[in-house]
Parts: sequence; structure tokens; C-alpha cells
Amino acid sequence: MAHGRVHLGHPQPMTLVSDALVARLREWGVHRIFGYAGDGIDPILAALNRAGGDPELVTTRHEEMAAFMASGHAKYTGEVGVCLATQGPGAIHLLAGLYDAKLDRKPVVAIVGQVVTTALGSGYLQEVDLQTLFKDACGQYVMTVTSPEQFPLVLDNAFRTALATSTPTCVIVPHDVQKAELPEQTPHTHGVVPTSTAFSRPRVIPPDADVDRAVELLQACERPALLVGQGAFGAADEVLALAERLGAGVTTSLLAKPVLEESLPFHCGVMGHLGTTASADLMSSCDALVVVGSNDPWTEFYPAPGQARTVQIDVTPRNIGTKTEVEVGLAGDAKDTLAELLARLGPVPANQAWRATVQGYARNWRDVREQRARDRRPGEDARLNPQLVVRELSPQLPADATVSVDVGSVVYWYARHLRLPAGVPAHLSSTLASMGSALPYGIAAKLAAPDRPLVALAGDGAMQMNGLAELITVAARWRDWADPRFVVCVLNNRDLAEVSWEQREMEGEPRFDTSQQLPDVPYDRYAELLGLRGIRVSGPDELTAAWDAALSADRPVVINAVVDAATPLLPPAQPYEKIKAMYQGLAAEQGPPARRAEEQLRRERAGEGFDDPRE
Ligand SMILES: Cc1ncc(C[n+]2csc(CCOP(=O)(O)OP(=O)(O)O)c2C)c(N)n1
Ligand SMILES: [Mg+2]
Repeated sequence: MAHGRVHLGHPQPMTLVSDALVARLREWGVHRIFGYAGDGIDPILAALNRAGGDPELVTTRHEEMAAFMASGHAKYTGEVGVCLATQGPGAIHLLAGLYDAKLDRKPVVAIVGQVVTTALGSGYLQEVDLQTLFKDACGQYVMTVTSPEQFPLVLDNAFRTALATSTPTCVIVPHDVQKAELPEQTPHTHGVVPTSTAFSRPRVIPPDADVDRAVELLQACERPALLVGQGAFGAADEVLALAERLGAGVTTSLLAKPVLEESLPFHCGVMGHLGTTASADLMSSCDALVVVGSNDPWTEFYPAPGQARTVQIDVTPRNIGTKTEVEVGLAGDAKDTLAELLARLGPVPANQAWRATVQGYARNWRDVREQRARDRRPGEDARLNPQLVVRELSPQLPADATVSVDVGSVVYWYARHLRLPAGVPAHLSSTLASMGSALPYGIAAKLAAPDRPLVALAGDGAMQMNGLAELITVAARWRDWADPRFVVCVLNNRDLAEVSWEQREMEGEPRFDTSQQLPDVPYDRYAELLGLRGIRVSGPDELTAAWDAALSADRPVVINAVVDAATPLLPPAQPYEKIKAMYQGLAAEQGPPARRAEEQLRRERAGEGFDDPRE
């Protein structure tokens, strides 16, 4: 091929681009990559074969899962996640997982094959314009390598950029370039760019004047609240210290649920549509808000305009002021910035009445939550209350567990009912909110920490979308795990329930059976077929034993929890006008489940103190 237009001087030891790729991955600290084969990457696969397992190639059942695993790996480990796919269809399949990383701001490097450079532009078999395909998902850096000498700098830039911008990046390597020779030592000559794996992060703290303004604001307030986001991971001590000093109530974004122990008396739980009444109460009555590393998009759940003077701490200046009116922006790392703020804040007179109010919100929510979880479904065709399924996990969740969650109604029950012991990580596709995150995330977490028990919570729609396929990966690998416990709990409601509730709440329409209904699958028996254990649960009294059996099993377990789809996804503390459409949609539906759902909704609203009219 026509590479090497650069004059390289004397003959010197050469290596293949693919071998250089594998060696460079190790230098970047990558010891596991997630991928799927194709002839477009055969030279890279051969190099991985020669590398003898470092990095290890984890194969998935679908490239999308490789990308989700890379995103999950980044979330659980803090490292760069790497995925590998072939040209054309394989590359296309990566997209959703890469967008997941992009929207939740995680560093991922995608390595994809491409047809040979001699055929590019000819409309070749599997030829897809990959630069354009990845242009948005990997907007910070996507590059096609067209010569071997260019390869090292492109790979290094992809890693540097992924780390520096917390986003996915993409390296496209045409098949012939993968097989081309590269000098082991970069020649010191015009047109060849030296590169290295050196990387460093800045220590970012805001200017003193900004901190002083924040201090002034906080000293003048009477009813402070903290909204804690994923930027506060690693800053729990400082967040706690600020909350205690100010006497503030605390709420978190969904992503930041694991940051703080939720049993703290002033912790009001997760905010937003899927959040708690305590969080809604806190946000609607505070007069000052400190947003710490959160860019939570549930804007209608922030304080109303003009209600609260707001300080926002964010390491990314462009995030400041983007979701609510902010008076003082503090551009800085959460931990260091909070430390600065605490150092300058001095003692603050404690507003005991506000403290008591906040603790009252939190206590009240805990009562509401317990009531909802314990609510039994009456009637002949009674099904399990899904809230109880998740509630019953809380006391049994091992202190060293790792949790992965899917998108669907289970996120509501996770946010509201699962008590995470301190230090238990939990992740899901949050900002992209893509179905199909629980299994690939769970596998990535398990491979990163095979000695920790894993619990994956998923809906039946998500299981049918990809979970059943990825369970095959679990079945193929569990014997290698130091702790074989990998518990998948499927909330089997035969419904795309979250969307069914959205059809009612957002549109005032009845649930559309054709689009919402799911075929029944015996998830427990499918697990048994794969050599795993399966447990079917259909009554509330079986739950404790089911979780216990699953968490003490000698192999992965699938719990098929047959639950009631007629369980409202009720946003917290909303005026009747906002809930009216839900009643309207339900009223237009026939049959006992709709009547049950209506009564359930009315009861849950009453539990929040609303006496909704019967129209
Ligand atoms: C890839 C993808 N497709 C569609 C959606 C829209 N969506 C959000 S939740 C949901 C229902 C999920 O159903 P299931 O997994 O059964 O969970 P349930 O809500 O029934 O508990 C759907 C279709 C999405 N978020 N992601
Ligand atoms: Mg479902």
C-alpha cells in the first residue's frame, strides 16, 4: 500500500499497527476491552490473540452491548472504557452505547475497522462513512487513520480527549492500515508527530471573589438546600460538612443516589419525576440552593424562578446556569471547591426550625414509601406490588454488592425504595435513558470486581430487548468469577409500563395495548435452560426467601417477579391539574387493571395529602 511517503531514514525494527495498538492500550492502563468480531478487524483480533489475554477481549452478543459495557466499565471503575467493532454493521451497532457514555459524560474509546483504503469511496462491501457516522456521538475526537505513522498519535489523542472531556472518542482503522508496518521508534523527522501517554488533570478551584460571594449568599439565607450530582462522587465528606454547617436539606440527582447514605435524617432522597415527596417539598420551600456537580434535566422540579438564591459548583464552566437561575457560579472541582467554601464560610447560625422541617419532610416520605411498598393488590388476579420487590432487597443487599439498573419503571422503584449501603456503587443509563443498560453494565461491573455480588434490576421489556441475549454471556463466564453471585431481578409486568403511564400522564390518552403489551416469557426457566438458577415469585410472602436464596446461590440467578403493571408512576407532590390527565387516560381504559390502577393512584395521592376529585 502507498503508506510511508515520509522518508524514514535507516532501516529499523518494525511492528504491525495492530500489535502497536494492543501494546499502546496496555500503556494506557487498559486490560479489558469489549467487542465483537468481523473480518474488518481481523488483524486487530490476531494481535489480541498474540497478546495472550492482556488486554482481555470480552465478547458480547451484540456490538451495542460492547459499547454499553465500555460505558459501564468507565462508570464503575473511573477508567476509560474501550470497545471494538468491525466496519459497517458492527460500527453502526455501537452507537447507542457511545451516546450513553456521551450523555452521562464518561470516557470511552471506540476502535472500529474500515474497508481497505484502496477501496474507500468505491461503494465497497460494508463501506459506511464512519467519520460521519461517529461525528456526533464522538464529537470531541473521531479520526480515520490513513497511514501507520499517524496511528500512535491518533490513538493517544483519542485517549487524551476521552479523559480530558469525559466523552467517547473514536479511532477508525482501515483494514490495510491494521496490517501495515510501523517503526517501533517514532522517526524524528518532518511530518511525523511524536506522542506519549502522559496525562494529567488540573486542580480546579474558583477565584476567591466568587467564593466570597457564595459565602455572603449562604450566610444570608434561612432555608438552604443542597442538590448533589455525580460531580460530587468523592466529595461526600465535604457535602456532609456543608449540609451540617448550614443545616441544609439534601437531595440528589438520580446518578448521584450512591453519593451519600440516604438514611441521614436530612437526606430527602432523589429529585425529579421519579423522585421523592421529600425532595419535592425541599425544592419547593428552600430559599437558597447549592447545586454540587449536577446538571439534572428535571427543571420543573428545581425551585420556582425567584424562589431560591442559587450557587452552582461545577468543574465544567459551560454547565453553570444551564438548568436553573444561578446567582453565583463556582467553576471548580466539587471536593476542593467545597473545602474552600467551608474554610471561608465560618460558623452559620443554625436555623433549628428549618432543620426540623427538613427532617419532617424526610420522615414523612419514609412513611409514604413504606405505605406504598406494603400496599397489597386486592382482587382475584392480584399481582405482586413491584415496589415491594425492590423494597425487600434493601435489608438483604450485601454491603459489598454492586448494583446495575435498567430503564423503565424499575428506575422509580430503585430511586425511591432501594437503600444502598455506603460504598455500594449503582449505575444506569441516566441521561440517554436507554433501555438495555442493566445486563451489560452488570457484566462490566462483575468483570471489574468478580469478588463482589452483583444485583441487576430490569424490566421485562429490557430483558426481551437485550437482557436475554446477554444472559448468555453471564452463563458463559460465571464459572470464572471468584463470587458467582449475579442476581438478575426481572419485573415481569408484561407491559412497557413506564411508557404506558406516560401515555396517560403526558397525553391524557388510554394505554395503547398494541404498542405496550409484551409477550410473557418464563425468565426463570430460561435461566435454568442456560445452567443458571431461576426463581419465580408471585406472592409478597415469597419475596424475602427469594432474595435470600438468590443472594446465597452458588451461581447466577434470575428472579422472575410477576408484578402488577397497574402501579402508578406518580410524580411527587403535584397539583391535581398535573395528574388529571392520568385519571383521564385511565378512565378511557376498559377492564379490571385500569380500575385497580385508578384506585391505586387515588390511594397514593391521598397518601401525599391530596383529595383528588372524582370527575
Ligand atoms: C432503547 C429505548 N427504547 C425505548 C425507550 C422508551 N421506553 C422507556 S421506558 C420503556 C418501557 C420499558 O419497559 P420494561 O423494560 O418492561 O419496564 P417497565 O417500565 O414495564 O417496568 C420504554 C419503551 C427507551 N427509553 N429506550
Ligand atoms: Mg415491563
